[in-house]
Amino acid sequence: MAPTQTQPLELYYWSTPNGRKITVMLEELGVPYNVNFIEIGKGEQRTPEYSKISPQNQIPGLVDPEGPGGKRVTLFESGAILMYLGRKFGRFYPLDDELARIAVEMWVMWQMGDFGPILGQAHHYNLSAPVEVPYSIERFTKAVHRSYRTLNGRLGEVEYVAGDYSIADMAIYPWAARFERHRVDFNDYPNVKRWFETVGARPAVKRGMAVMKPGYVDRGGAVNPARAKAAEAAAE
Ligand SMILES: N[C@@H](CCC(=O)N[C@@H](CS)C(=O)NCC(=O)O)C(=O)O
Repeated sequence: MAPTQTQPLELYYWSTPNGRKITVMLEELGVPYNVNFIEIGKGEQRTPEYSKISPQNQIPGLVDPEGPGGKRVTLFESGAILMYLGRKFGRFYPLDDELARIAVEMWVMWQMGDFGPILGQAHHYNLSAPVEVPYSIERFTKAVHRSYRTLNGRLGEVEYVAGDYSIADMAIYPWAARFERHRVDFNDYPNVKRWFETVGARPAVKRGMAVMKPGYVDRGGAVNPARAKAAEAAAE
């Protein structure tokens, strides 16, 4: 039987893709949690207190007052947090079926090592770099499309990335949701489009994606027009 969570989990969060992976999972699990907003744009992550939770001073972080052996445990790294929650509550991370577990772990690792970092770099050079760097825009735009080809190919074989709906989908979805920032048109990736609409229609995913500091306005897919032309050229 899955454990019950008596004291709420403490989530250290900002409404970015890596943060939203965890709110989606917590909403799917339906367990009690408190959101501690860490406004990264204001540098709130760079405090000595917070480095006790995240040694790299990044979100997300999680504290479970009812960790292994009933003792408090502190976690950082979104992939590790998803795996911990999946193991603890026995959901979305199949532990008894080795083939299913391998599939989940491969796609979580792929998201952590490729999809997220590549898209993150593309967002930076498309939107935030203080100077336009055409070489970097081209390099990361090409890498984005390579990753999408991989994802689209996989989703042509299975309904969800690891077969059944799992933490792998929760890791990938919030990054794909920033498609405007990495300038991807899902019509070019029909299997991704089908999957994105299916996952996005889940009520828990909608709730998890919507967790935001009251009063804060998400920039959403705002694209810097000055960089758009270089990204378009690289995608051709
Ligand atoms: N590998 C980490 C990456 C975490 C990460 O990049 N967090 C970003 C927000 S999505 C952050 O905290 N940025 C602020 C900073 O690095 O100072 C994870 O997946 O948890």
